[in-house]
Amino acid sequence: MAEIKIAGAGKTGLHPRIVSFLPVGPTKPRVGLILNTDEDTPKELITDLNEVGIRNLTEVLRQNDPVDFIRSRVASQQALLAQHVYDPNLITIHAPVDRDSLNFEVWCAGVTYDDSKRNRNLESNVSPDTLSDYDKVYVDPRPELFFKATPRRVNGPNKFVNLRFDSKWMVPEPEFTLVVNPGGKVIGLTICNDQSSRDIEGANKLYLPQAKIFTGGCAVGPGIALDYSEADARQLEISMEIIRNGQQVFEGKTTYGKMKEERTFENLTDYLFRENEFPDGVFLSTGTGIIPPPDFTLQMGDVIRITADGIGTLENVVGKPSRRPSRELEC
Ligand code: DO4
Ligand code: MG
Repeated sequence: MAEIKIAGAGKTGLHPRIVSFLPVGPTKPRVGLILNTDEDTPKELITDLNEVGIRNLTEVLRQNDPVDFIRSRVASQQALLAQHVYDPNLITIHAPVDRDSLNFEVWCAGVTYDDSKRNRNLESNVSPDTLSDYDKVYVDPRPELFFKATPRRVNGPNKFVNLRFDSKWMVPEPEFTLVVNPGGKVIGLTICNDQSSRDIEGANKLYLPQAKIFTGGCAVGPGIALDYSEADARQLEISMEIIRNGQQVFEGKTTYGKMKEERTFENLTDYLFRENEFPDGVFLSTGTGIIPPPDFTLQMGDVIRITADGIGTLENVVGKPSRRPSRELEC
């Protein structure tokens, strides 16, 4: 094989990416680095960083300069790594989180896009002449931040995301997600689907944890794109399509740059790290700017495909509620 090149390293607009993957044989996911083997006909392959002593994602997420950390390991082991290269289509890609970490968490920011603010006001029937809590949080220096998931609650690409049986109005929320090291530095980006119930939150804001936190309520992936400056991130586009019975039933897109300008990396991480420690790093999902119309709700079997520039595509299928009502319940 030709010289191993870290995909994107040194090229404008492209960034090195890592994934969590399971090759045939090992029982625990490995950290993979996406490679380009040939500049002219770029084909993405994955090499196994376990071979150069990187045992888990936490090791990478704890770094201040993960690209330098990976590059230093890869540089001297070209021949070895060339023997451990996989076609991503032939292996399982997992969510880019260490399931064993007791410290890792996913958090979300909310109401960071004007569209999100307007839609929360609509779903909660706020009269247009009152200043709602959503209006207030949109302009307040303190962002809305909420806890979303522990590692075991995070599903990866091609896994199910669920509906709640007690909700009649459920949507995916496709969000750019900051990958933040324990020191509060943004070291990369990924995608999170902050799957949500709109009628539960709409009934009462205090129900937000129930609208947001449930089995199968969070998907992240496909990997982590490292080394994004805020200026670079603001150029990126994110899009979502929803396929039902083979037909596209929703499509929408936005950019990171359309997010409220004051919601900088610094603003979001500063508030998240106030009186909170994240010894294994944290994912901070930055809020949605793609909202399906009010008459849209997810159905079982829908395919949700979220694509973000530079990061990739996170695809999940909507599964059934994890628990069926044992008796007739009002919902
Ligand atoms: O305040 C409700 C949640 C907001 C949210 O999740 C978003 O804007 O993405
Ligand atoms: Mg959200």
